[in-house]
Amino acid sequence: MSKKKIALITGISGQDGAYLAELLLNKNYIVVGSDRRSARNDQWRLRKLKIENKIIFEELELAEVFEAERLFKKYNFDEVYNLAAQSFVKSSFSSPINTSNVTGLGAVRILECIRNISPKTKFYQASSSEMYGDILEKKQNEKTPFNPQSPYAISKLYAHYMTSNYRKSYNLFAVSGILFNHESPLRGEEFITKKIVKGFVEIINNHKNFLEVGNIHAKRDWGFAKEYVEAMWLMLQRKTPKDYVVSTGKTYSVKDFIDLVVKYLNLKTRWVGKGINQKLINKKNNKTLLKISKKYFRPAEVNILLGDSAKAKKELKWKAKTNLKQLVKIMVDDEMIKYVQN
Ligand code: NAP
Ligand code: G4F
Repeated sequence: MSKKKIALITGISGQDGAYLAELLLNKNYIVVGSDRRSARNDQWRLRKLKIENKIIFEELELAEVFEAERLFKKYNFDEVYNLAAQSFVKSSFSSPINTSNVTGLGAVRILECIRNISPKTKFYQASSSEMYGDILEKKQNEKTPFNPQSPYAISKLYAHYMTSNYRKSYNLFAVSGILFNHESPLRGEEFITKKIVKGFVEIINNHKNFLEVGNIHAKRDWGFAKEYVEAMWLMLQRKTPKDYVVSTGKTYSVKDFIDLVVKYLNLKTRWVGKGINQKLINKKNNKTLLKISKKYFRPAEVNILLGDSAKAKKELKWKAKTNLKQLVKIMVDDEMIKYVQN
């Protein structure tokens, strides 16, 4: 009988950590999940997937210097997925130092452990399409130059380059997946897709009057998170360590996303006004459903992202299956369950 593989997932309490843990458990891995045991960290995602009691939990604050070392001395990891990060772009403007420390240097703390303690361990770094920033090519692939626009994206780019540097310098199996936005019912409430879905479901259930958002003209290449974690795993199963873009190849605005959600919820609406005064009105009673607020704008914006994942399709045999309309249905149906059950 072959020995079970053992994997470490940092950021186990996040969206991707939960889906990746589910995937690896289904593949018969032993999953060690690290978290920072903060007060707000209650593993609701793992509970929702019914896998909370199948994970070995370990504490790992990525901002600390020696915590990772302890884990690498305790376990002999086959694979490490570094998903932990201060991942909210807007917060990175107000906490640039913490973001650099966790999202940037955090990756190097793990890479150093692999180099010094466990050089055979395969390493996955969660790189981001945000690194393309103010895009320099219409469609972004592995060869597109980066042009980051936030402390988050700059931190991710640092970790991205350190990962490829460790791969070249020390011959480690260390790769980065450059993932475009991916969403799901497990998405954090501060991110726009979940905010819109939750907001409109609350409105139609009379728990909220209206929603306030920022730049509705920003465009993103949005996919379904559950599919994206498969690409992470596939990257570590290759013979040769390489970086891959993971995306759907379609881009939509925040406004398009709002329109899809209200349509699916059967709300009859119309847009009125311009710029900061633009509003979404309920045709039935002329009430405002959504307003624009300056509060949610960023000091520097990424206006559009559109990924080209041809390399992942060819070499990993991976491609996105869920389109945005289907993703909206998955997220809205899940959000509605709360009200049906109550
Ligand atoms: P997420 O839901 O925000 O999860 C982030 C995880 O990092 C959480 O478990 C969080 O723990 C943990 N974390 C934050 N600060 C930490 C610290 N100081 N020490 C240890 N752990 C810490 O993010 P996600 O959507 O699953 O994304 C996973 C990774 O992929 C992130 O690195 C993100 O930047 C990157 N990424 C995401 C996307 C996307 O569209 N989702 C696209 C490209 C790249 P708490 O629960 O304690 O906060
Ligand atoms: O949902 P968002 O906050 O995601 P963003 O900034 O694209 O970052 C996400 O995707 C990255 C991959 O490209 C990840 F690396 C990162 O960790 C994270 O998962 O915002 C999407 C867009 C932005 O242009 C933002 O300005 O929506 C716009 N937006 C408009 N109103 C809003 C809002 N975003 C949020 N969060 N809240 C608003 O009210």
